[in-house]
Amino acid sequence: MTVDELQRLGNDIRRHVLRAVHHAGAGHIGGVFSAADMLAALYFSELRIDPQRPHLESRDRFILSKGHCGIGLYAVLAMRGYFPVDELFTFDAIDSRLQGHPDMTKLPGLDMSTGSLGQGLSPGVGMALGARFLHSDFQTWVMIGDGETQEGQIWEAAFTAARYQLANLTAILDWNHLQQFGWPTSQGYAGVARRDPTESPAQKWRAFGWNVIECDGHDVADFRRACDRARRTLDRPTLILARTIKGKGISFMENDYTWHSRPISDEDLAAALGELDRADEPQRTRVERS
Ligand SMILES: Cc1ncc(C[n+]2csc(CCOP(=O)(O)OP(=O)(O)O)c2C)c(N)n1
Repeated sequence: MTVDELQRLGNDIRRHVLRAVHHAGAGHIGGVFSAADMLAALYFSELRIDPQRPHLESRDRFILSKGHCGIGLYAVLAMRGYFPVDELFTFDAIDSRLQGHPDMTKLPGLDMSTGSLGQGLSPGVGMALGARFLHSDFQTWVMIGDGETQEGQIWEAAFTAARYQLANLTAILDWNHLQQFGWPTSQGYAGVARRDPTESPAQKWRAFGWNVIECDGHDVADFRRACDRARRTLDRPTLILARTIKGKGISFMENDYTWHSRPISDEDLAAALGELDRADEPQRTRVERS
Protein backbone atom coordinates (compact mmCIF):
# COMPACT_ATOMS: atom_id res chain seq x y z
CA MET A 1 0.00 0.00 0.00
CA THR A 2 1.38 3.42 -0.92
CA VAL A 3 1.90 6.32 1.45
CA ASP A 4 -0.83 8.29 -0.37
CA GLU A 5 -3.30 5.45 0.09
CA LEU A 6 -2.44 5.10 3.78
CA GLN A 7 -2.74 8.85 4.28
CA ARG A 8 -6.21 8.73 2.76
CA LEU A 9 -7.19 5.85 5.05
CA GLY A 10 -6.32 8.09 8.00
CA ASN A 11 -8.95 10.52 6.76
CA ASP A 12 -11.41 7.65 6.21
CA ILE A 13 -11.02 6.85 9.91
CA ARG A 14 -11.81 10.51 10.65
CA ARG A 15 -14.93 10.38 8.43
CA HIS A 16 -16.26 7.25 10.16
CA VAL A 17 -15.58 8.77 13.57
CA LEU A 18 -17.31 12.05 12.74
CA ARG A 19 -20.42 10.23 11.51
CA ALA A 20 -20.50 7.78 14.44
CA VAL A 21 -20.03 10.49 17.08
CA HIS A 22 -22.60 12.71 15.36
CA HIS A 23 -25.05 9.80 15.34
CA ALA A 24 -24.38 8.84 18.97
CA GLY A 25 -24.55 12.44 20.15
CA ALA A 26 -21.37 11.95 22.17
CA GLY A 27 -17.80 10.78 21.85
CA HIS A 28 -14.12 11.63 21.74
CA ILE A 29 -12.71 13.35 18.67
CA GLY A 30 -9.52 15.37 19.33
CA GLY A 31 -7.31 12.51 20.53
CA VAL A 32 -8.70 10.18 17.87
CA PHE A 33 -7.71 12.60 15.14
CA SER A 34 -4.17 12.96 16.49
CA ALA A 35 -3.87 9.15 16.34
CA ALA A 36 -5.78 8.47 13.10
CA ASP A 37 -2.86 8.47 10.66
CA MET A 38 -0.85 6.15 12.90
CA LEU A 39 -3.82 3.81 13.35
CA ALA A 40 -4.18 3.60 9.56
CA ALA A 41 -0.47 2.85 9.13
CA LEU A 42 -0.47 0.27 11.93
CA TYR A 43 -3.53 -1.67 10.78
CA PHE A 44 -2.93 -1.45 7.03
CA SER A 45 0.84 -1.78 7.00
CA GLU A 46 2.74 -2.45 10.21
CA LEU A 47 0.86 -4.95 12.37
CA ARG A 48 1.17 -8.62 11.52
CA ILE A 49 -2.49 -9.57 11.85
CA ASP A 50 -5.17 -11.59 10.09
CA PRO A 51 -8.72 -10.22 10.51
CA GLN A 52 -10.10 -13.66 9.59
CA ARG A 53 -8.24 -15.18 12.55
CA PRO A 54 -8.36 -12.54 15.29
CA HIS A 55 -7.19 -14.98 17.99
CA LEU A 56 -4.18 -16.36 16.14
CA GLU A 57 -1.48 -16.85 18.78
CA SER A 58 1.32 -15.51 16.58
CA ARG A 59 -0.46 -12.21 15.77
CA ASP A 60 1.03 -8.90 16.79
CA ARG A 61 -0.77 -7.40 19.78
CA PHE A 62 -2.06 -3.83 19.86
CA ILE A 63 -3.33 -2.08 22.98
CA LEU A 64 -5.00 1.30 22.78
CA SER A 65 -4.10 2.40 26.28
CA LYS A 66 -5.77 5.78 25.68
CA GLY A 67 -9.03 3.84 25.52
CA HIS A 68 -11.25 6.92 25.31
CA CYS A 69 -10.22 6.96 21.63
CA GLY A 70 -11.87 3.57 21.09
CA ILE A 71 -14.07 4.86 18.27
CA GLY A 72 -10.91 5.41 16.19
CA LEU A 73 -9.82 1.84 16.82
CA TYR A 74 -13.31 0.53 15.99
CA ALA A 75 -13.24 2.47 12.73
CA VAL A 76 -9.93 1.01 11.58
CA LEU A 77 -10.90 -2.51 12.71
CA ALA A 78 -14.12 -2.26 10.68
CA MET A 79 -12.22 -0.90 7.67
CA ARG A 80 -9.80 -3.82 7.98
CA GLY A 81 -12.69 -6.30 7.96
CA TYR A 82 -13.04 -7.42 11.57
CA PHE A 83 -16.76 -6.53 11.56
CA PRO A 84 -19.20 -4.67 9.26
CA VAL A 85 -18.56 -0.94 8.81
CA ASP A 86 -22.30 -0.25 9.34
CA GLU A 87 -21.93 -1.43 12.93
CA LEU A 88 -20.05 1.81 13.65
CA PHE A 89 -23.46 3.49 13.85
CA THR A 90 -24.20 1.46 17.00
CA PHE A 91 -21.32 3.25 18.77
CA ASP A 92 -22.13 3.98 22.42
CA ALA A 93 -25.65 2.49 22.20
CA ILE A 94 -26.96 0.16 24.89
CA ASP A 95 -26.00 -3.47 24.12
CA SER A 96 -23.66 -2.42 21.30
CA ARG A 97 -20.30 -4.20 20.99
CA LEU A 98 -18.81 -0.75 20.46
CA GLN A 99 -18.93 0.88 23.86
CA GLY A 100 -17.40 4.26 24.64
CA HIS A 101 -14.29 2.39 25.79
CA PRO A 102 -13.07 -0.89 24.23
CA ASP A 103 -14.32 -4.16 25.72
CA MET A 104 -12.21 -7.11 24.55
CA THR A 105 -14.85 -9.62 25.70
CA LYS A 106 -17.30 -8.24 23.14
CA LEU A 107 -15.44 -7.39 19.95
CA PRO A 108 -13.04 -9.49 17.85
CA GLY A 109 -9.71 -7.79 17.19
CA LEU A 110 -9.34 -6.14 20.60
CA ASP A 111 -6.35 -7.40 22.56
CA MET A 112 -7.14 -5.50 25.76
CA SER A 113 -10.01 -3.65 27.42
CA THR A 114 -8.98 -0.10 28.25
CA GLY A 115 -10.38 3.23 29.36
CA SER A 116 -8.98 3.74 32.81
CA LEU A 117 -5.88 5.69 31.81
CA GLY A 118 -2.43 4.45 32.73
CA GLN A 119 -3.22 0.76 32.65
CA GLY A 120 -2.49 -0.33 29.07
CA LEU A 121 1.30 -0.49 29.10
CA SER A 122 1.37 -3.04 31.93
CA PRO A 123 -0.51 -5.77 30.02
CA GLY A 124 1.74 -4.88 27.08
CA VAL A 125 4.72 -5.79 29.25
CA GLY A 126 2.96 -9.05 30.12
CA MET A 127 2.32 -9.86 26.44
CA ALA A 128 5.92 -9.10 25.48
CA LEU A 129 7.18 -11.33 28.30
CA GLY A 130 4.68 -13.98 27.18
CA ALA A 131 6.12 -13.91 23.66
CA ARG A 132 9.56 -14.50 25.11
CA PHE A 133 8.37 -17.48 27.19
CA LEU A 134 6.55 -18.93 24.18
CA HIS A 135 9.58 -18.41 21.89
CA SER A 136 7.20 -16.49 19.63
CA ASP A 137 8.31 -13.53 17.52
CA PHE A 138 5.13 -11.46 17.72
CA GLN A 139 5.51 -7.78 18.58
CA THR A 140 3.44 -5.87 21.11
CA TRP A 141 2.46 -2.27 20.38
CA VAL A 142 0.83 0.06 22.92
CA MET A 143 -0.46 3.55 22.17
CA ILE A 144 -0.50 5.98 25.09
CA GLY A 145 -1.49 9.63 25.48
CA ASP A 146 0.78 12.37 26.81
CA GLY A 147 -1.78 13.27 29.47
CA GLU A 148 -1.93 9.59 30.31
CA THR A 149 1.77 9.53 31.18
CA GLN A 150 0.89 11.49 34.33
CA GLU A 151 -0.33 8.14 35.69
CA GLY A 152 2.26 6.40 37.88
CA GLN A 153 1.47 2.95 36.51
CA ILE A 154 2.91 3.96 33.14
CA TRP A 155 6.27 4.47 34.79
CA GLU A 156 6.11 1.19 36.73
CA ALA A 157 5.52 -0.57 33.41
CA ALA A 158 8.28 1.45 31.70
CA PHE A 159 10.72 0.52 34.45
CA THR A 160 9.83 -3.18 34.22
CA ALA A 161 9.98 -3.31 30.42
CA ALA A 162 13.50 -1.87 30.40
CA ARG A 163 14.60 -4.13 33.23
CA TYR A 164 13.58 -7.19 31.18
CA GLN A 165 15.01 -5.66 27.99
CA LEU A 166 11.71 -6.16 26.19
CA ALA A 167 12.82 -5.29 22.68
CA ASN A 168 9.59 -6.83 21.35
CA LEU A 169 7.58 -4.05 23.02
CA THR A 170 6.97 -0.68 21.38
CA ALA A 171 5.04 2.13 23.00
CA ILE A 172 3.73 4.91 20.78
CA LEU A 173 3.29 8.21 22.57
CA ASP A 174 0.69 10.40 20.88
CA TRP A 175 2.37 13.68 21.79
CA ASN A 176 -0.42 16.14 21.01
CA HIS A 177 0.38 18.49 23.93
CA LEU A 178 -3.20 18.56 25.23
CA GLN A 179 -5.33 16.49 27.53
CA GLN A 180 -8.96 16.82 28.57
CA PHE A 181 -8.90 20.37 29.88
CA GLY A 182 -6.72 23.42 29.67
CA TRP A 183 -6.46 26.83 31.18
CA PRO A 184 -7.78 29.88 29.40
CA THR A 185 -4.33 31.48 29.18
CA SER A 186 -0.88 30.12 28.44
CA GLN A 187 0.32 31.45 31.81
CA GLY A 188 -2.07 29.14 33.58
CA TYR A 189 -3.92 29.93 36.75
CA ALA A 190 -2.51 30.71 40.22
CA GLY A 191 0.95 29.70 39.02
CA VAL A 192 -0.20 26.35 37.67
CA ALA A 193 0.06 25.93 33.90
CA ARG A 194 -1.58 22.91 32.32
CA ARG A 195 -1.00 23.56 28.67
CA ASP A 196 1.42 20.72 28.12
CA PRO A 197 0.83 17.51 30.06
CA THR A 198 4.50 16.43 30.03
CA GLU A 199 7.86 18.07 29.43
CA SER A 200 10.91 16.46 27.80
CA PRO A 201 9.35 13.03 27.26
CA ALA A 202 12.37 11.85 25.22
CA GLN A 203 14.72 12.52 28.13
CA LYS A 204 12.40 10.84 30.62
CA TRP A 205 11.93 7.63 28.61
CA ARG A 206 15.64 7.42 27.83
CA ALA A 207 16.37 7.79 31.53
CA PHE A 208 14.08 4.81 32.11
CA GLY A 209 16.21 2.75 29.71
CA TRP A 210 14.12 2.95 26.56
CA ASN A 211 15.20 3.52 23.00
CA VAL A 212 13.43 6.70 21.86
CA ILE A 213 12.62 7.45 18.23
CA GLU A 214 10.97 10.74 17.36
CA CYS A 215 8.74 11.10 14.33
CA ASP A 216 5.90 13.10 12.81
CA GLY A 217 2.76 11.15 13.71
CA HIS A 218 0.88 12.61 10.74
CA ASP A 219 3.53 11.70 8.17
CA VAL A 220 2.83 8.07 7.44
CA ALA A 221 6.20 7.49 5.76
CA ASP A 222 8.06 8.90 8.77
CA PHE A 223 5.95 6.85 11.17
CA ARG A 224 6.58 3.65 9.20
CA ARG A 225 10.32 4.30 9.33
CA ALA A 226 10.04 4.67 13.09
CA CYS A 227 8.17 1.34 13.35
CA ASP A 228 10.84 -0.31 11.27
CA ARG A 229 13.61 1.03 13.50
CA ALA A 230 11.67 -0.11 16.57
CA ARG A 231 11.45 -3.65 15.18
CA ARG A 232 15.19 -3.63 14.45
CA THR A 233 16.08 -2.58 18.01
CA LEU A 234 17.03 -5.79 19.75
CA ASP A 235 18.26 -4.81 23.21
CA ARG A 236 15.62 -2.47 24.67
CA PRO A 237 11.95 -1.51 24.42
CA THR A 238 11.26 1.41 22.10
CA LEU A 239 9.18 4.52 22.56
CA ILE A 240 8.01 6.10 19.33
CA LEU A 241 7.57 9.72 20.29
CA ALA A 242 5.06 10.89 17.72
CA ARG A 243 4.58 14.63 17.32
CA THR A 244 0.89 15.13 16.64
CA ILE A 245 -1.88 17.73 16.67
CA LYS A 246 -5.03 17.20 18.66
CA GLY A 247 -8.02 17.44 16.30
CA LYS A 248 -5.70 17.09 13.27
CA GLY A 249 -7.37 17.49 9.91
CA ILE A 250 -10.21 19.84 10.82
CA SER A 251 -9.26 23.52 11.04
CA PHE A 252 -11.71 24.42 13.79
CA MET A 253 -10.79 21.40 15.92
CA GLU A 254 -6.99 21.53 15.73
CA ASN A 255 -5.26 22.39 19.01
CA ASP A 256 -8.59 23.12 20.70
CA TYR A 257 -9.06 20.98 23.79
CA THR A 258 -12.80 21.67 23.82
CA TRP A 259 -12.97 19.10 20.99
CA HIS A 260 -11.51 16.44 23.29
CA SER A 261 -15.01 15.04 23.64
CA ARG A 262 -18.32 16.55 22.68
CA PRO A 263 -21.33 16.14 20.39
CA ILE A 264 -21.12 17.37 16.80
CA SER A 265 -23.81 19.59 15.33
CA ASP A 266 -25.16 19.01 11.81
CA GLU A 267 -23.34 22.14 10.60
CA ASP A 268 -20.00 21.14 12.12
CA LEU A 269 -20.33 17.64 10.66
CA ALA A 270 -20.92 19.01 7.17
CA ALA A 271 -18.05 21.50 7.49
CA ALA A 272 -15.64 18.85 8.80
CA LEU A 273 -16.51 16.31 6.09
CA GLY A 274 -16.09 19.04 3.48
CA GLU A 275 -12.60 19.84 4.79
CA LEU A 276 -11.58 16.18 4.63
CA ASP A 277 -12.83 15.85 1.06
CA ARG A 278 -10.89 18.92 -0.02
CA ALA A 279 -7.76 17.67 1.76
CA ASP A 280 -7.97 14.31 0.00
CA GLU A 281 -8.52 15.71 -3.49
CA PRO A 282 -4.86 16.00 -4.57
CA GLN A 283 -4.03 12.56 -3.15
CA ARG A 284 -7.02 10.96 -4.85
CA THR A 285 -5.92 12.41 -8.15
CA ARG A 286 -2.39 11.07 -7.64
CA VAL A 287 -3.68 7.58 -6.69
CA GLU A 288 -6.01 7.48 -9.71
CA ARG A 289 -3.17 8.50 -12.04
CA SER A 290 -0.69 5.92 -10.70
C1 LIG B 1 -7.68 7.00 35.36
C2 LIG B 1 -8.44 7.97 34.52
N1 LIG B 1 -8.56 9.25 34.92
C3 LIG B 1 -9.28 10.14 34.17
C4 LIG B 1 -9.89 9.74 33.02
C5 LIG B 1 -10.72 10.73 32.21
N2 LIG B 1 -10.03 11.11 31.00
C6 LIG B 1 -10.34 10.59 29.79
S1 LIG B 1 -9.40 11.16 28.55
C7 LIG B 1 -8.51 12.16 29.60
C8 LIG B 1 -7.38 13.01 29.10
C9 LIG B 1 -6.35 12.17 28.42
O1 LIG B 1 -5.35 12.97 27.83
P1 LIG B 1 -4.31 12.32 26.83
O2 LIG B 1 -3.75 11.08 27.45
O3 LIG B 1 -3.34 13.37 26.46
O4 LIG B 1 -5.22 11.84 25.63
P2 LIG B 1 -5.47 12.52 24.21
O5 LIG B 1 -5.17 13.98 24.30
O6 LIG B 1 -4.53 11.83 23.27
O7 LIG B 1 -6.89 12.23 23.90
C10 LIG B 1 -8.99 12.03 30.91
C11 LIG B 1 -8.45 12.76 32.07
C12 LIG B 1 -9.73 8.37 32.63
N3 LIG B 1 -10.26 7.88 31.50
N4 LIG B 1 -9.00 7.52 33.39
